[in-house]
Amino acid sequence: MSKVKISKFIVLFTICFFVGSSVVPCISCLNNNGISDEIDQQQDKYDASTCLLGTMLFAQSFRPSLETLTRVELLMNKLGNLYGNSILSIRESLSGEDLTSVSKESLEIYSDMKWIEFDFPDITVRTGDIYYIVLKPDPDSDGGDEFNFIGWAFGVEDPYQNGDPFEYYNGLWSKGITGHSSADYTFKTYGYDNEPPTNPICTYDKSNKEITVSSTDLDGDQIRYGISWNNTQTVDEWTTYYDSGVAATIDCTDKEGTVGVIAEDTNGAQSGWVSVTSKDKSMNYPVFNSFLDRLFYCFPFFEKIINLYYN
Ligand SMILES: [Ca+2]
Ligand SMILES: [Ca+2]
Ligand SMILES: [Ca+2]
Repeated sequence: MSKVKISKFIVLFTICFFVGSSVVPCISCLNNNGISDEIDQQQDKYDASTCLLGTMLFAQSFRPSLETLTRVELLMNKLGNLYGNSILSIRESLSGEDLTSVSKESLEIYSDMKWIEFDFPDITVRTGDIYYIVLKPDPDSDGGDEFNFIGWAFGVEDPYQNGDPFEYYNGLWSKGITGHSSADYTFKTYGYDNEPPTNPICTYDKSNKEITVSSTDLDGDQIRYGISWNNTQTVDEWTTYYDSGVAATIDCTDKEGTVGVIAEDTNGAQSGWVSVTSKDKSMNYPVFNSFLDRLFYCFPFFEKIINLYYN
């Protein structure tokens, strides 16, 4: 498709579809791990739509407030018949690498404006930083034409204050939507805040010179365990990652005295430190520790009081 033709389409097909068509929100609120997520950022004002054609890309920037980004919904429709996929990715910069992406078959986009879900592999984001939703046509598709294209809704008069729309055309990104100097695409992002793993429960097997540790992550993240051999709360050695709730064993051969153990999930969130004695007089009482872990989880205030007393 020639650039002149594409340009013509940009002007021709910034077509207004006024509110009134059926808009059906996505009902599902579970992420890839079956964990509930919630709406984070959204712009649901719908005044008109633009079309995804040829080699053009469209983007909308946003600032997440939740640590894990799970999925995005866009208000979209389809005109005519179109084959191939629409590809949605999340980027830290417009021309940077995709942090995560997912494609959606054109068959799953309808002639009526509907919220279309793009459920990509979850990623960890820095809250308050700028990220970009980038929407592009399948490079293997025919790119559509004036009778066959994907539409992405937008609202005029800057309805979303924490971001802006962008267009990629002729090798360059430019801010705004053609013909609309102050607008934002119609979108919702979903996410959740990451929870750290629970304090590890440790049992010391004196005969095998092993400590067995386990912890649980409410988000279902994998967990690794850090060991401080002289219990100074500085990690000397990490285990590999284990599934949440699966016990790991730590070899204590030639080790003496009290060691510290901490659990960390794949997002870097850490539990509190737990002390374990690796000599004859074990200071670890699994049942009591388990009781304390549950108590601290329900009433974090008690942990602060006890830490104040002992430190
Ligand atoms: Ca996801
Ligand atoms: Ca804006
Ligand atoms: Ca977690």
